[in-house]
Amino acid sequence: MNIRAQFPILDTQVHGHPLVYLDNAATTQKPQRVIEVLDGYYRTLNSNIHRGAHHLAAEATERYEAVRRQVQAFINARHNYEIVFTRGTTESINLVASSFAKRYFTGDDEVIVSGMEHHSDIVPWQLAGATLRPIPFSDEGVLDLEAYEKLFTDKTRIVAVNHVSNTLGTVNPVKQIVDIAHAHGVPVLIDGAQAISHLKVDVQELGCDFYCFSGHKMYGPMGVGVMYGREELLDEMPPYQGGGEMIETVTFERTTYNALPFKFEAGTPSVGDVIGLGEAINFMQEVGVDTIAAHEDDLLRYATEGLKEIPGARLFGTAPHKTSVLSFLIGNSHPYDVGTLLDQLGIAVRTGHHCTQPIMDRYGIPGTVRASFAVYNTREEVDIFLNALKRIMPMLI
Ligand code: 7TS
Repeated sequence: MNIRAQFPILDTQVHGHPLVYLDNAATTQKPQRVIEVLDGYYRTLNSNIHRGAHHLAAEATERYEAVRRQVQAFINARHNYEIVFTRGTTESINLVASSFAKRYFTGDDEVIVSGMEHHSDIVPWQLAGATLRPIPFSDEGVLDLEAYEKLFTDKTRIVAVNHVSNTLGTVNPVKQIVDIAHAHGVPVLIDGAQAISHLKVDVQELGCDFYCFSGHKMYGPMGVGVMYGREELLDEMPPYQGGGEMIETVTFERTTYNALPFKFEAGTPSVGDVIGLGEAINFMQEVGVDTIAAHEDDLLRYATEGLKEIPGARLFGTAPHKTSVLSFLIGNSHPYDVGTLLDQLGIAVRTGHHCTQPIMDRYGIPGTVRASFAVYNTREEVDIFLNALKRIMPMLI
């Protein structure tokens, strides 16, 4: 199977060079089959779901609900109604933080996060009124689990950590983190935004209470994401938004709510994008998540070795268990300058704090340059990237 040929955007030229797309942690590109499903949806199926008596509405509803079952199987959730469609990881975490806080916060509440969280797993908890207790991490980017254990108090309401760090690439020991939290009687939310396209995720095996991810980081469309939540908790939690679809009965005096998952899906969802996400999962399963992981690990190792040979290169995130992300600085050059010079050569990387300012503070740096890999990247592209770095070196020092 020629994987690259399935991604039309990879034929793009940038500043007269073939595109080398190494910004996959920000968003992955989409295979032709996902683009065709989106196109086909708007050509032949577009309709609002769940409430129409007509053919298109019934068909669109069936396709939408079929993806819910597909996601359930993909992450091995116990029930299809534990899968809630959202706009993405950010909305998923905001939903949980807002609703969980209404149900379980008492006014003096702590949330344990990791020191390497994306802002979208920090700010929603602050908005909910929590005091954050961050788990420290080593210079290599490994969480200190002994320190973690000591963070629990009688005010700890939930632990919220990422499965994979978008800045350091660390694969965190989330099963262990869950086991420790549960031993304290505390539930766990996992931000899976960076894990879902690289690792096999089994929410029952992990034992987590919530698992959140975005379609656009797993070869699917923007505008759709998933919030998995355990039935027992979701049943207890109040709706996040009010509107159509999430109700059972409405009067001016009192409203009763719909069953799961509809209680959490107010308004018209992005139906076409959900159906596109289903096709992205088909793509990932046909290639094989293990195959994807093995290929990306090879690229990461190859790029890491190559980068170490570049004078003045400093790597951030050298944990033994990593995936797909290479964050670095060259000498004292500003990351943005490196990114701009690489762009002139057709190479797309991301620069800055990657929405993880606490990580930058931890290392005392303004940001990093980040190359991140997907299944369609090649060793040849890594060579182009490394050679480009060597070429721009004289302009940086
Ligand atoms: N959590 C993690 C770990 C992320 O990497 C991201 C996005 C999010 C949450 C938010 O996901 P969204 O789809 O709702 O935006 N990370 C990045 C990134 O690293 N560069 O651009 C977006």
